[in-house]
Amino acid sequence: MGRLGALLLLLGALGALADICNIPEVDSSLVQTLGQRLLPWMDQLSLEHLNPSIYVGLRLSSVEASTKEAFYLHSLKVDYQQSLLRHAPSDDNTDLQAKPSMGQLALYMLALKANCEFIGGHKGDRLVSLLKRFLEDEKRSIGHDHKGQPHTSYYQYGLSILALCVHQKRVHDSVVGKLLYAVEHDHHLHRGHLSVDTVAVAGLAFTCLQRSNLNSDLRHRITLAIRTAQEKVLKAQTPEGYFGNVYSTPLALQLLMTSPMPGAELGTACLNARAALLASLQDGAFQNALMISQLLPVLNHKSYVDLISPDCLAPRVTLEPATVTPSPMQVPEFIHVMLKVPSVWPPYRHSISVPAGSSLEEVLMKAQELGGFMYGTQASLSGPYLTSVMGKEVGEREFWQLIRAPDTPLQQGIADYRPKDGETIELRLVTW
Ligand code: B12
Repeated sequence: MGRLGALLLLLGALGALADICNIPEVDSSLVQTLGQRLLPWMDQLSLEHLNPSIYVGLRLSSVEASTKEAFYLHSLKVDYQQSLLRHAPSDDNTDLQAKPSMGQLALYMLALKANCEFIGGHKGDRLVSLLKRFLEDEKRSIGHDHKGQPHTSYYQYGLSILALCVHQKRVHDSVVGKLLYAVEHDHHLHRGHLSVDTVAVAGLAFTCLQRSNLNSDLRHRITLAIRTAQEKVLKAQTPEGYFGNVYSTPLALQLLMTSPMPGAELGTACLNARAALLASLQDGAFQNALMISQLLPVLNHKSYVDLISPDCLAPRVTLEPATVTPSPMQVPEFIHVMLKVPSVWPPYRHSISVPAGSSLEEVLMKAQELGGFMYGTQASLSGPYLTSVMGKEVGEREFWQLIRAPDTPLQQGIADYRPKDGETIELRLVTW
């Protein structure tokens, strides 16, 4: 090879290297502030509030909640083991929709692995077979022709394959095949609308299968699907730098960080995403515990795929509870929020007055207190999920969408979103 050839080869190699998604270290005090926000959530130990994602996020981060963390895992174990008894295998009428859901069981399995625990024994086998049963049920719901939809979502489907995979538990090729098909034909993932979070989780599941050499007959399709998932995520980058939106960016980065991508501007895309995330952190966009738990691993250069062989001895900085400086008592300023529900009869439309800084949930509470408005919620890992409005419960594949008028879907739930004075919020019953 001549000198020119060697030079071209070197340049080519450098080009390929540049396609790594590398997230340069962020200020450690920023990471600690995020970690501190999780601490109050770790005091809530009822099944409704226990959140395995918080544990996973912390274990893959550079910070630790010392004794609280071990106690939290213990509480997770007690509650999840108890609920597993409710899913007794002898019971033919097992309600597969009962709590915890398929995705929650998957997150619980990730939490166990984050503590370097290998699933085994009677209890472990039961957990694995239940998750496999959930997946088989979902596979049937999708159907031979891929025309149906999972009862839960492709997000939970991907999360479950990932959880079994990090424990080196093999699922049938036909189960993986459904997720492969969904990524290859992405309108199946989210009814025509690409959900970056869902594609990212699917990509992480495939990456785990590839690294663990599971489902080796599908190796070629899996490799292609990882690339497809990465490309879809990259294509969803917004001018500000987010992949999808601010809240899908952490999972998107987890995926992009796991595998280099020759021939794409991966490095620059990731640096732009990092800059956008840092700006949103300054704006206080990350208050939600679930969102923080998906972001913390990224800030420590880790992804869920690292749970294949987690480093449980890695030193982490102990979190101290944040010191709260009491703010001087002020007479609250009141704001007006227009609350609208056009899809009921008679349509509801009222101006609600609440103290400035109130959450949308507080607006809904106030409206209910005033009369003529009713709503109901269900606890979820992301916080309270709005399930009924004016007595109208959501049906199969329906949800109450939160919209800022005229037509902007909110990127936060009712507990986190804080409307501004004069805003109109619409609650719209839609299918997904
Ligand atoms: C699937 C999904 C949906 C489905 C849920 C239905 C279903 N059967 O699965 C649909 C499309 C209906 C949906 C709706 C909404 N979603 Co959504 N959703 C997701 C997704 C992709 C996966 C959730 C999941 O299964 N988690 C795993 C399981 C194990 O956890 P879980 O707690 O048991 O799951 C339940 C809750 O997550 C709940 N849920 C789904 N979305 C949201 C959003 C909020 C704020 C809450 C409180 C609950 C909730 O539905 C799940 C199934 O029961 C996440 C992505 C992510 N990164 O987490 C976004 C995500 C959680 N959703 C989000 C948002 C903003 C919403 C909406 C508020 C959008 C809107 N403008 O109306 C609404 C919720 C409105 C309401 N009624 O309260 C954001 C939340 C960001 C944040 N700051 O917290 C995320 C992170 C997506 C994103 N990148 O923007 N969602």
